Amino acid sequence: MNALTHAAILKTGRYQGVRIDAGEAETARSLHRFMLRLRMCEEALAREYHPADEMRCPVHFCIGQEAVPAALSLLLNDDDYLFCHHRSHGYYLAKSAPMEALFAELYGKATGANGGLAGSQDISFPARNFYSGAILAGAAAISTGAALGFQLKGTQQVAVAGFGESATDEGIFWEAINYAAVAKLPVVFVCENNNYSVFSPQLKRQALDNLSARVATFGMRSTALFGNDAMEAHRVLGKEIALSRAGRGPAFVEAYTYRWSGHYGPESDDLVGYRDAAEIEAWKRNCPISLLEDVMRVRDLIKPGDRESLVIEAQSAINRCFQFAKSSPFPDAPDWKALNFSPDSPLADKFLVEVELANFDAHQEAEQARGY
Ligand SMILES: Cc1ncc(C[n+]2csc(CCOP(=O)(O)OP(=O)(O)O)c2C)c(N)n1
Ligand SMILES: [Mg+2]
Repeated sequence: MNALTHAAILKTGRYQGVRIDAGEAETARSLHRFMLRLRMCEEALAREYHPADEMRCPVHFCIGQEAVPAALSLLLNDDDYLFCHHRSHGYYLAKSAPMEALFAELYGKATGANGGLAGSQDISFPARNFYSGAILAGAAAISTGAALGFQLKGTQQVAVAGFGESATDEGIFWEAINYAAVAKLPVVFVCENNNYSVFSPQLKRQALDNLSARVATFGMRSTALFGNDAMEAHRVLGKEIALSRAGRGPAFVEAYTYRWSGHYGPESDDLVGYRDAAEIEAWKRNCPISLLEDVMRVRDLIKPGDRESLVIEAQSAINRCFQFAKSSPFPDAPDWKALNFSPDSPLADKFLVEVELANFDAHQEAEQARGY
């Protein structure tokens, strides 16, 4: 494959580069199991979304993009932090946050990861150091701040930011990588480049599709890889996370991949005409699960019946999650102050109180003059 770009990948056809090196058999099995479970989880949620209309939050499915979360699921320590964007479910599961609390969150239930108040694109699971957020490039900036904290405290923790290539349309992405590189922070930026920001391809938003080369000019280790090769994603991310943990500063990893789903929700959005059927088919031939599975079969790492057992195991977990979510109670109506105020951030709380007391809308000019 030439320099990695979406156009070059489409010309190459089916990817032939999946390797399972000596000592990697168990890694291959774990990556395969994680990807299959994530795929089935997303497909089940997509199937259930509309018939009953019981999930009332926007959901961005990650079908087709299972390899990066699978790799991260094997690489992060319990005390590492993972921050990600709106396409959050793979990352949530990568940090071993419980699947039933994900489902209950989508159903808006009190037993959800955030008591049913965050939904899919802002879900977090603080006990596992996992946070998502809908503001593009937020994960890049917040991980940089978390990594600064680790450096100041002298811990061995690493922060990982997971986001799409459209985060790099935002100014704060470049500020974050600049600061992380200057301060040599323990943070790894993982960009899942699926070419699209909603309906816009990268080359309509940026003059060049050479993100990893541009990031390298900030003085940061930077790698591009075929992001549907879970083994390679695991090797590259493993190396970069280990280097960052050892005090060697930040890294950027650009994983070329593709979402089969529409931008959000269970329906296809292909009617809009922003991508053609041949492109989708080409990427489906490069399914991260089947690319790995084919090599595992040749290497005799997956025996007849193994896949079926994994499917049965995942399906019964998914059924239990639906049952849990549907039978859980809704939360009580929340008090907005209790949601927004925290003893951990007294200064922010003080500003919130002042804005409320000043009746912000009615006295906007006066508020702006005071300059906060
Ligand atoms: C700061 C900001 N601007 C715009 C949006 C609206 N928005 C939501 S998702 C999205 C596209 C994101 O594309 P990308 O980052 O490549 O991730 P993908 O959806 O492809 O996984 C946009 C523009 C937003 N959430 N935040
Ligand atoms: Mg994208």
